[in-house]
Amino acid sequence: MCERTLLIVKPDAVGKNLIGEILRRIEAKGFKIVGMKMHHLSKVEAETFYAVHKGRPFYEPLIQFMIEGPCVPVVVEGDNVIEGIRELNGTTDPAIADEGTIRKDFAENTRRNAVHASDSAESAAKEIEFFFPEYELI
Ligand code: 3AN
Repeated sequence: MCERTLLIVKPDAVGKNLIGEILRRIEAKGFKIVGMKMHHLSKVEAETFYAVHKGRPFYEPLIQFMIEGPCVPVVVEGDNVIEGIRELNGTTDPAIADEGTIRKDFAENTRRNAVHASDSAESAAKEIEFFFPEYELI
């Protein structure tokens, strides 16, 4: 089923010049990039985006991390792309991520883990809308 998801190249990966490598891996899987920008999140934006995690012990450090520098939100389209991008990313904790995944190769730890990806069709729709008005998507 053709669907869309939101991937974010997080500030740690942007700082390490990994934007191109991460986008290369997405395209090499046959997925299409249909929207992209560079954006430095404000504190309020980061809190809104991660509102579902409010109250968890990792919430405040996560917000601080996400606002430390620019990120690159990307809308990706393809067959089963929501699951496909999460597979490409690997699990949240890089120590247990599969070989060859983005997090295994580039994440520092569970917080500074290089990429975000939507985890369902419902969150994909919300997260895409958060960063992109319809006219910015192909
Ligand atoms: P994922 O991005 O793998 O779907 P979520 O949605 O559970 O993970 O968590 C969102 C983000 O919160 C993660 N990408 C990571 O940066 C941070 N995070 C999640 N769990 C932890 C944790 N136990 N310790 C520190 N940071 C965490």
